[in-house]
Amino acid sequence: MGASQVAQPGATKTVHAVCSHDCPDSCGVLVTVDQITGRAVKIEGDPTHPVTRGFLCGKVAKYLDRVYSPDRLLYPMRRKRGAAKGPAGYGGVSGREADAFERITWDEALDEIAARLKSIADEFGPESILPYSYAGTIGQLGYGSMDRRFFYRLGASQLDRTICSTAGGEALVSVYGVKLGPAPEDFVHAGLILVWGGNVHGNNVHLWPFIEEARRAGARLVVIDPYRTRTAALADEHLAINPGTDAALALGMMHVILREGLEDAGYVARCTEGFAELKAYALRPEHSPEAVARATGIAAEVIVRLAREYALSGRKGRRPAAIRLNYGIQRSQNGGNSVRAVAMLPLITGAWQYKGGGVQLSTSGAFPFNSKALQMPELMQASPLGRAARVVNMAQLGRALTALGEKAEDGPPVKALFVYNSNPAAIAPNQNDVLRGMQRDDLFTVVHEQFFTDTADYADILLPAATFLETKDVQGAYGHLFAQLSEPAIAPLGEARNNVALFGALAQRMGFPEACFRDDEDALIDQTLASGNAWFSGITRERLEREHRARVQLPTNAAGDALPFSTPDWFRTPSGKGELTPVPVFNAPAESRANAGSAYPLEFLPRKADNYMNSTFANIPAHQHMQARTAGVLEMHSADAAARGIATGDEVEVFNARGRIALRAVINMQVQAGVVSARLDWNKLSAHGGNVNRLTSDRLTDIGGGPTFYSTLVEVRRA
Ligand SMILES: Nc1nc2c(c(=O)[nH]1)N[C@H]1C(S)=C(S)[C@@H](COP(=O)(O)OP(=O)(O)OC[C@H]3O[C@@H](n4cnc5c(=O)[nH]c(N)nc54)[C@H](O)[C@@H]3O)O[C@H]1N2
Ligand SMILES: Nc1nc2c(c(=O)[nH]1)N[C@H]1C(S)=C(S)[C@@H](COP(=O)(O)OP(=O)(O)OC[C@H]3O[C@@H](n4cnc5c(=O)[nH]c(N)nc54)[C@H](O)[C@@H]3O)O[C@H]1N2
Ligand code: SF4
Ligand SMILES: [Mo]
Repeated sequence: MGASQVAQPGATKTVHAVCSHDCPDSCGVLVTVDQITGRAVKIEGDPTHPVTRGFLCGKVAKYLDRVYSPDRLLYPMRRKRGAAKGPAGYGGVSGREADAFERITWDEALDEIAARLKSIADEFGPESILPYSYAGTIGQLGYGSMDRRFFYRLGASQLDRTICSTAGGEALVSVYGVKLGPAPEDFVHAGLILVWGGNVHGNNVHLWPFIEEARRAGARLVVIDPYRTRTAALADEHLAINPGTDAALALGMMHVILREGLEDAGYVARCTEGFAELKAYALRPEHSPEAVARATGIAAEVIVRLAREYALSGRKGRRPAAIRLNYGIQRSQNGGNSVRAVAMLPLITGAWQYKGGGVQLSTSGAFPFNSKALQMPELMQASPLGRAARVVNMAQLGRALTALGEKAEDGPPVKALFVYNSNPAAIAPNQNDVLRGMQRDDLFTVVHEQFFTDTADYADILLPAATFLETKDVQGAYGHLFAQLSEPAIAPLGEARNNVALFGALAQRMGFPEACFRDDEDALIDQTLASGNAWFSGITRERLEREHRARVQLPTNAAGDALPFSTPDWFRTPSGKGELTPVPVFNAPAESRANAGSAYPLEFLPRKADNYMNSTFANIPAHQHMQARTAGVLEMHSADAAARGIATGDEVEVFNARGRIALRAVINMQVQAGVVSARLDWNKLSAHGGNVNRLTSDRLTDIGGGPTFYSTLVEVRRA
């Protein structure tokens, strides 16, 4: 900076960043930074972003409270000799949990981690080391780049990252071959919008203005959700479906559509495979509206009306039907088949042919990032293992930490756990086993975090992580079509490091000779953008540095519109068409009303909080204040409450064979009889130190090996 350019008092600069939280919206963010102090003084939405259009959700609008929280972890720490693992209360860095730790330097931390990992790998084999990460950041670099290279080169167990979306993702890909759907901007052209297992207002708020615009033009909004979300309350119609029965509803709709000959025969012939078999199956009596009404709790005449309205949308000058399918429906035991069944509806009616028609579960398939170049799985061959390491399903972490290694074919037990981008002590199902495993004295645990989470309480070494304001990254989205570059707005706070810096430094300590461990952020961004795929053509780091974002180049029709699956060339399935077989089936979840005994008769929805991001933000006072109405609360229907002598405000115990938690009952109209609901929170901020995942099982979904949070039976009694 020349003398004439020295920043004046009060001078600020604006930095273009991207919200990296695990949310479909991936907002464009503007950060105002005081140039004298280097401190961020304002955060706001970027008004030039065509989808997120200048506003942030309530969580990130208050992001500076989180970045500059007095509770941020700012330097490495080591567990004091003799200090027990596990919760010690809550107070942040100055609180009781900090008493178990002592400050160390980064050099000491890296030396100790490298030495311990080496000795564990020597004694038990490198597969005894388990990385555990998910989506603290969904930036390409932060989510998985240098970390993956590091663990591949080490020969560590591979983590199957199933915790969120693999059931629905694999289901969608089995039908279409790729995760694509209508762009959010195109929802304005829809005449009927089904929000199916998605909480738009809470989890995907930037879609809402497009839905509202469609409604102003006459569209009808129908929400299918066992819980009366804000989205459901604002809809034209709310269908409070019984949890886990969506496949039955979709098959019932198909039954009506096919019985009445409302399919688009021309489109079906051009673009699908297996129609005759699906038709015969859907027309079976168990998929009649009357039978489906019994399973789903939705009246037969409503199913018939919905099916006709859905099928006739797009015809004779009517505007088409859009389905916003979100990941809610696949967190259940039949979830893969549910997603398959719903995803087939527009293949039968041909809704894809019209702008705004189709089904959007995820748009992530529009981004041809070169993850192979970024993550380099071939490094496993250079590891001491010399082959692909075993795979551990993250949805069964408890088993991995308590039972793996018991059988000879398992390979070694897990002796080191390296957690980053995740808070498994709070978010993983079957928490009792998870915590029992993390408590083990013979388990060496490293946690890279921004806060003293429930997981940090089990760390042997605790490392400070940077936030997205402190990091350069490139990002796609799963709810729109813009690739974006996020510039660092501020220097890392304290001694915090981002994920790339951490694993790059650790690779040097381990003595890994490969040059790829010295790649910097810019090199990594270049590598992931260089895919050679036409959809990314012209999208380079330099362009994104200048323009901040670029829309992926999907193929367009004569009118200039990109209409996924409007023609056969969009499909990436083996047959090159939309695959309707194997037919989607409805099997009631083992833990659902169809199979409930008298011991645990209530279906439990352990839902996300609207003002937190999974467990993130749960410790920030501003966010706790916004969430106060439902934090620590069990929402019940009056019939279930009356049967148990429970009134609003009563302390209740919610329990099943796996555990028990304490909540305060609120009787309201958010849930139907037979369903109760509570929110995900930190354990140590919950009564008696246990959150909703004390009650969830580690049973897996029918497709994709995902968790089944929403297939959980419980009983409730007054405390
Ligand atoms: N505010 C906020 N936003 C978030 C998150 C957050 O925690 N808070 N999390 C982020 C993450 S990680 C993700 S994956 C996305 C997910 O976003 P969504 O897919 O919207 O996920 P959920 O909130 O799990 O589920 C959506 C709705 O499905 C309903 N549901 C539950 N079971 C069933 C069922 O069997 N059938 C039907 N039809 N509906 C059912 C739930 O009641 C819920 O209202 O949101 C992201 N955005
Ligand atoms: N009961 C119940 N359980 C659930 C769900 C539910 O709906 N109900 N939802 C499930 C779903 S969909 C998901 S996706 C998972 C989410 O599970 P996680 O991905 O574990 O999500 P978070 O709870 O948000 O924890 C992310 C952690 O990463 C940290 N972090 C953020 N950025 C960085 C970074 O750059 N580096 C490092 N090292 N750390 C960082 C944050 O501080 C935070 O503590 O939870 C699942 N669990
Ligand atoms: S959490 Fe989602 S809605 Fe909120 S700012 Fe981030 S990307 Fe936008
Ligand atoms: Mo998720």
